[in-house]
Amino acid sequence: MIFDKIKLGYGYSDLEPHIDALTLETHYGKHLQTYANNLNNILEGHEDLVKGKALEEVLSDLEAIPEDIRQGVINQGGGVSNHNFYFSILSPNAKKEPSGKLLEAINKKFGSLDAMKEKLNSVTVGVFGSGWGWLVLDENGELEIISTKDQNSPYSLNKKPLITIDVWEHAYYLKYKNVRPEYVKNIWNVIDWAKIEEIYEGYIK
Ligand code: MN3
Repeated sequence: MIFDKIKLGYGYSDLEPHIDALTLETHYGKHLQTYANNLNNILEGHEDLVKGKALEEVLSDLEAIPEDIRQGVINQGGGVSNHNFYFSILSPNAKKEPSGKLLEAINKKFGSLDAMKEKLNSVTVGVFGSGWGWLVLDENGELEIISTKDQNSPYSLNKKPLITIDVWEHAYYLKYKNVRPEYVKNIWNVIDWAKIEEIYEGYIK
C-alpha cells in the first residue's frame, strides 16, 4: 500500500463507554480500511505522482492530480487522512485540558477553553449530512474552527488540523443513534490534549 491506515494506539474496547468497541472496530477496521483500499486502487499506475509525498502533501496540492482521478483522491485520500488524524488524537488516558502555549492561544482567540469547545461542538453538531468539525491552524498561524463536508481535508484549504470530530453517522450511530450532540459532548473524554499540544508545538516551532 502506498498510503495505509495508522496503527491504533489502543484496543477496540479501550475508549468505552464514550466510543463503544463495535463502533470503533467497524469504523477503523472496515470504513477506514475501505478508504485505504480504494485510494490505493485509484493511485495504481499513478505512483510517480505521489512518490515520496505524505498523503497530506498530496491533499495540499490537488491541482497536481489529474482531473480524472482528482475527485477520487479527494474522497478516498481525505477519508484516509481525516480518519488517521481522528484516531491519532483519541486515547483512553487522555489529558483532559490543554496547558502552556496552546492554552494561551485558545484563551486569546476564543476567550476560554470552554468557549472554544462550545463553538467547536456547535459547528460540528451543525454539519448537515456527513462531515467533520475541526480546530485548525489557518494559513496565518491563527486558530480557527471550521467544518468540512464529506471527506474534504483541511489540508486542501491550506489549514492544518489540531482537533477533529467525525460526524458521519458510522462514527456514532450504533451507540448514540440520532443523538449527535451527545456523541460530540462525550468524545471530549477521550480527546487527548497531550497529543494536540505536541502537534501544535510541531506547527509553531
Ligand atoms: Mn468516519
